[in-house]
Amino acid sequence: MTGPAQFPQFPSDFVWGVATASYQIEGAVAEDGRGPSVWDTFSHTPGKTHNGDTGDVADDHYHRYLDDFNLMAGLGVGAYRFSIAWPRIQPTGEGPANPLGLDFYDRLVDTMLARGISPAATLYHWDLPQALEDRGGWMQRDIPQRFAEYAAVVAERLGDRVSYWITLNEPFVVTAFGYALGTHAPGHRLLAGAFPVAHHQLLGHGLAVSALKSASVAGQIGITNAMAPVHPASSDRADVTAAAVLDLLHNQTYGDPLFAGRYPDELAAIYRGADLSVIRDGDLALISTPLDFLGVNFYNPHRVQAGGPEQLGTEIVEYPGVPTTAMGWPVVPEAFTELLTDLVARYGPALPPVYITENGAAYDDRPDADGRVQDDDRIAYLDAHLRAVHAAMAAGVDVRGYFCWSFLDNFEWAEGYDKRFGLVRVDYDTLKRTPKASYDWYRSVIAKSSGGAL
Ligand code: IFM
Repeated sequence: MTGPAQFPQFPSDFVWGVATASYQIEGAVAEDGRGPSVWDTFSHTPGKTHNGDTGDVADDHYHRYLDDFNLMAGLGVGAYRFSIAWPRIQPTGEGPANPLGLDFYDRLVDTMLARGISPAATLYHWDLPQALEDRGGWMQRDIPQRFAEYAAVVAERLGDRVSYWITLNEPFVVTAFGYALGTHAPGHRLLAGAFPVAHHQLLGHGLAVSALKSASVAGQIGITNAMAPVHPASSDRADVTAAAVLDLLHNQTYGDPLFAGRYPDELAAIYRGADLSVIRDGDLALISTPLDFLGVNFYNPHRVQAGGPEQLGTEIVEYPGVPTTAMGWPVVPEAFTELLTDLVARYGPALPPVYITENGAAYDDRPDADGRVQDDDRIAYLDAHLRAVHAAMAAGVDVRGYFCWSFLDNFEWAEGYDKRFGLVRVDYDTLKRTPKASYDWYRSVIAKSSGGAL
């Protein structure tokens, strides 16, 4: 493995960060007036998460945030991507703000600022208030309006101090796993019929952008998409078509409305039976309001062949001879460069500057007697992926920053606490935090790789 000394130089204003999300780390689900979210309901439903794990306690960041920010400051990061739990701010998803919820994020923001860390706030990282899901959740057209009202409430309180606003995290994952396949909250199996969820999230994004602008927030405004190149398993026509279908479902359904102001032409053919009348006049103009940045989350590409159990006719298969992480995800760093350069090729000047808002890996960490983890596999993953980002920048892609997922081990959704992504180990019995070797490695990278020219 190459040490940080040989690591490529990134521009002096490149933003180095770490990322987390509210339900995955906070705990304190019934404190200070927080209402239930779909993830509380889902994780408490038997059989939905690994081992029946829930976010009830998680990393207890709600109470331990001071220690966590001290540890974060030790990394030398310039920014922290966290998310705001909508049900802490509006316990039923609408109506007046819960002052104690706003107070918590106010404290977080001031605590990070006092340590020289710029806040990057995600407004929606999947913890929809349960009361809104009871009314149909993202399938309903009034939820985008509720989301914009919530954005306005948060902007009023934090708009003077947040540097980066991210409206939504990974709308593809919410549509696919939350409403199409049912493996995430709220657990619906609508298959292609879940298309309105995609559209309503995008509409909510557009309305929230407008709310943030009306509130004259000081920070930049963007969205975070989960993105992945899709490779056909062979040159057979059926496999090539299968790859095009997944590319449309995963990438283009979300990128094209934002940066081309339209949905892909093949939309109706692929979301067969879905209600496309949810796309109304004026929606796409709102959705394509120019952004200050695009947040890209990348973990792995997909290799697909025709077939599969679901109605869409695509099946994800292995990359032969390629190692995988503990999630079973293939490690293909060069696909990261491909993804970023393809984005420029597809959207041209309409593509705003990019921040990598998530990238990282779960591995089966083996702690020593002190709980320390020599996680060389995670270091190798991060090393290779940062080099891939650098290669994309050298090829002309305007990447402004990189947020490692994740700062802490945390609640990995349906996988519960079984999968660990953190630079810092959390012992879930004692909640003790112990930096892993990857924490020290990332600190050296940040210290030694900033300040150069590309
Ligand atoms: O933990 C998640 C995160 O919440 C969203 N992006 C992917 C991560 C790893 O699965």
